[in-house]
Parts: sequence; C-alpha cells; structure tokens
Amino acid sequence: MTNPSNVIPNDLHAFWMPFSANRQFKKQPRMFVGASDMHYTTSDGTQVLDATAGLWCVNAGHCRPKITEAIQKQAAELDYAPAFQIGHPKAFELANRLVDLAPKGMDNVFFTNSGSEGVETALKIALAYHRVKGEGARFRLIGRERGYHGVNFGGISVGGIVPNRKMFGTLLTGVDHLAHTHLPERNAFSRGEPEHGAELADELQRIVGLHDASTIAALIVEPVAGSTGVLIPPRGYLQKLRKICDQHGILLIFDEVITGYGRLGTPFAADYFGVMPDIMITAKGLTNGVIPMGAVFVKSEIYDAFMTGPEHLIEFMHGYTYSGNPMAAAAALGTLETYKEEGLLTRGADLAHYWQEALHSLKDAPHVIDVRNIGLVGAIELSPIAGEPTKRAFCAFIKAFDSGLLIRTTGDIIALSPPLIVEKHHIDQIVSSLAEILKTLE
Ligand code: PXG
Ligand code: PLP
Repeated sequence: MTNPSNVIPNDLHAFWMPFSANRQFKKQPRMFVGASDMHYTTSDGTQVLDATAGLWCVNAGHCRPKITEAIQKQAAELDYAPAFQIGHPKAFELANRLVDLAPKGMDNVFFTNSGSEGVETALKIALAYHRVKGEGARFRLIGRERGYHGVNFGGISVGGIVPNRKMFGTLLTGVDHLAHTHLPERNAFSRGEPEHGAELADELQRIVGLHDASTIAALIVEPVAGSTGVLIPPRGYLQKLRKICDQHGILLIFDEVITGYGRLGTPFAADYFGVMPDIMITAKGLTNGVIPMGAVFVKSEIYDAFMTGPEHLIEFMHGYTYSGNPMAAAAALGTLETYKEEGLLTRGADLAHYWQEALHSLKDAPHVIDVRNIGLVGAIELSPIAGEPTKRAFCAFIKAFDSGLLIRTTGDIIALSPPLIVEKHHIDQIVSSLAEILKTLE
C-alpha cells in the first residue's frame, strides 16, 4: 500500500491517528517502543523523561511490576466473562476497594472503558435518576465553557471546546454552559487556587432563573479543567456551585478523569477541595493507563433510587460489553496495590511545594505570560505568535521531545503532569530543559 505520490511509501498510512496532525506526523514520526518508571524509550533508543504521565494517566510510572504481573496472571486464568447478568470476583473486589478509597458516601461504582464512556454513563444516570424519582421534567444538563468531557455526543454537548463541537451538527438539546474561570488578567502567576473569580459560580443561579430548577438535571464540571490548559478553580468557587445545586435539587457531577487517583496530592479532587459531588467520573489513573477502564461513582441515594420494582427486571438500561472486564479489573487492582504500597495518592502533597517553586522560577523566561499549579499539575502559558496561535507552544513540544522531554501543549499552554513517582531531580530537569527551550523559541 502506498501513500499519495508526494509522500514516501511507508506503513503508517492505514492508521487514522486520534487528535493528531496525521500528515505532519507521518512525515516525521515520533515513536515510543519502550518505557520504564519515569522514562520512555524512542525507536532510535533515546530516553525521554515523561512530564505528562502519558496522557495524564500513568500515575504510578511505567511498566510497574505489580500491574504487569496482575495482567499476565489474569490473562491465563479468566480472559473474559460476560458483563451482563453474570459476574466475576475481581469486578466486585475492585468496586469495594474503590468505594473504600472514595470520599465517604460514594458507595456504588459503574464500570466503563474510558473517560468518555464514563461521562455518557454519568449523564444518563443523572437523567434517569430524576425520572425514577418522578421528576422526569429535569432534562437539562449544564456544562462549562472550556470544559472537556471526552468526545462522545453527550460529552461534547456539555463540553465547551469549540473545535471539538462545531463539526458535528446538532448536539444534545437542553444544554446550557457556565462561563469558564480562566481570568489571567486578575489571577496570573497564582500559586494554587486563584484568589479572584468565585462569583462566576453565581452564573448557575442565573441559569436556574432562566430555565427554572425543575427542568435542570445536573451540572457537570471538571474540578480542575485539565485538557484546556490547567484551569484551577478560584477559591470558594466549587463550594458555591455545590450550594446552588443543593438549593435546587440539581445533581453535581465532578469529572475527575484527570484529577482522580492522586493528581492533586489527595485521592480525588473532591477530597482536595472538600466538596462532595453526587456523581464522580474517573478513568485514566484507575488502571495506570495500562488497560482502558473508567469507573463512575454514585452516592448510595442514587443507586438505591433505581433499586425498586420487580427484582427480576433490569434497573438501568445501560452497560458495555467490557464493563468491569477481568483484565481491566486485574490491572486496576494491581494499580491500587502499587498506589497503596508507595503512598502515591498523597505523594503529590509532599512534592507540591517543590513543584510549585520550580515552575514559578520560569516566571521571567521569554514568552511566559502565566504560570499556575496545583498538586502535581502545572501550566506555563506562552504569548502566542501574532497571527499564528498554537505555533509557539507546538514548537516547544517538538524541541522538548528532541531534547528528551515529553510535555503536552494545548493552544499556547504547556501542561505538565508527571507520574506521581517523580523525584526532585526530575523536576529540576523538567524546569531546566524548559528554561533552555523557552530561550530558543521564535
Ligand atoms: N473527561 C476529562 C476531564 C478528561 O480529561 C475525558 C473525560 C475523556 O477520557 P477518555 O478516556 O475517553 O479520553 C478526559 C480525557 C490532554 C488530553 O492532553 C486529555 C484527555 C485525553 C487525552 C489528552 O489534555 N482527557
Ligand atoms: N454495535 C454492535 C453491532 C454491537 O453488537 C454492540 C454490542 O453488542 C455494540 C455496538 C456496543 O459495543 P460495546 O458494548 O463494546 O460498547
């Protein structure tokens, strides 16, 4: 099979890569062929320091023995079990372990295969919950500008990323959005939660006034928006959202796909902010990224509301062929074991200050217009090249890669989220490499 005539024949053509510049990539491929702990190995044998935990998911570092062994053993013991009307012990064991780890009151878990499916699941639970309670008029879903909730239709409807939405016609109806909370003019160079902007939560009150609470099912937000460039909630903002939701019987859904499993130095962002959602979506770090899996947590009141009617009937018409599948469950159990043994779900708290000060040392580096951080997440926002947004940060990504450092960029923002096993000397290396790269950017 050959490519169009202007491209050299290769075997990269068939794979339509997700969220990638396919043509640019296939001319200049970047390939990982191995990984261990904090590093990837490229196809030419270079070691690349992972400052992004893969795609925010490899929280325990790469190729960790407990996880590898769990998967190997599971593959030989029970490969697949039907997900509907039949169980296998590890899915139940995992659900119990997760409930023990989650904020108090999150008592039931629904398994999915990704964050995107977790989002669809959470939205469907919210809508169906009101209906089983006799409040079926609550059909509206509220999201937020710059929110990322995966790529399926429900998720892009409540999400707030214009390029992810505009190509796909009619999305879910009955959706409204809060304003995003990124206020660089007031909050630039914040350490941790920014001081200004909690009043943006009052927009929810305005939306309730417009549509009436009796039509609103749920509000979904990322506690810290990751994908659109690490947007940290202003101090008091999430608490206000919780209060307004409570006043009006609106379910609060936290999308913790990035913040879950230790990213902020607590098991979940709900713990960090002391704000308890009604539904919590997790994925990524659940299995250390090794096998696709998501877990949607719900409060027991929600689960219990469905457990009515004749016992032989299915209570919730939803599920995936691979919900809680044995390989994923084994990977997740191995992951939780690793987190526990190494204290990784709270390790971020010990390192957060060092991380913060290291990142903020880049304040005066060329092109830097903001540095922000929380837990073991950080962002360095660059001024865009006039007329060519995203180019400067993408150039930083390529230069970093070529110098042995993996970063993520979104727009003109560099987002950093190293595995939670990161050591201080890795942090020093990330920051000194970035300082050098920033000096060389156009
Ligand atoms: N919700 C949130 C908050 C996410 O961050 C998803 C849902 C979807 O998860 P899946 O597993 O379906 O991809 C995500 C995923 C990036 C990046 O570089 C972020 C995500 C995925 C890939 C890249 O910012 N977030
Ligand atoms: N499409 C078809 C034709 C199917 O039979 C199924 C599942 O049985 C699906 C889609 C959904 O697949 P999954 O359960 O893996 O999400």
